[in-house]
Amino acid sequence: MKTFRILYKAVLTLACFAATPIFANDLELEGDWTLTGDVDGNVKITDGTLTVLGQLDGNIEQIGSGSVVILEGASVDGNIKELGDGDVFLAGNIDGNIEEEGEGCVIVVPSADGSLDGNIKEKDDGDVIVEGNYDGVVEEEGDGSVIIEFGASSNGDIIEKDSGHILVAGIQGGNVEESGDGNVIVTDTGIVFGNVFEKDNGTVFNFGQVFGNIIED
Ligand SMILES: [Ca+2]
Ligand SMILES: [Ca+2]
Ligand SMILES: [Ca+2]
Ligand SMILES: [Ca+2]
Repeated sequence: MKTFRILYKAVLTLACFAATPIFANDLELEGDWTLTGDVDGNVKITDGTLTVLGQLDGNIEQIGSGSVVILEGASVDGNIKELGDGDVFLAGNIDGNIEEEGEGCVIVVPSADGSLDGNIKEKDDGDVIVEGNYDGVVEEEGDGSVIIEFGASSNGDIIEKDSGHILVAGIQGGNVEESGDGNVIVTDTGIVFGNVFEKDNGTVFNFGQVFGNIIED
């Protein structure tokens, strides 16, 4: 998965062409684009990947195939909606909510100065993977899991529905709620400060530390 991601990013870098001017209006783009300058307006992109390197003061909507990549050092003051095939990679500063629908994941990448001030909603196939630090609520619906990796931390609640698991190998500050098929797994490096709710099929495997209550339906 990681190799794929690195390769994927390298391909993106080669495939994208850059847009550098300062825009005062909304943008409607098609194909792969990289925004390197300041953009003041909303960006709507169809069938292509949007990579943000600069400062965007507006919302992002990605439609069809393609992903949204917010690189380290970039900032987005707005919401991000990603539809159809493709993922959302978050390493920059984002002041807004993330919504991912269709096949594809939401990945919070570790970064020195990145921060995400909003909630993540992921639907249909795909996981939410937290590799960095994240403060908002994670909601995952449909096939797919929520994974807090070793060294990562998440402070909001995690709500996971339908098939898929919640796996905590890092630090989870809020509550954890898993409903539908699937388990809650706290690995030997995992710490959960909140409560753990496990509903429907599945069980709680706690190999780490859970400071809240464990409630199984
Ligand atoms: Ca897409
Ligand atoms: Ca998805
Ligand atoms: Ca799920
Ligand atoms: Ca369950």
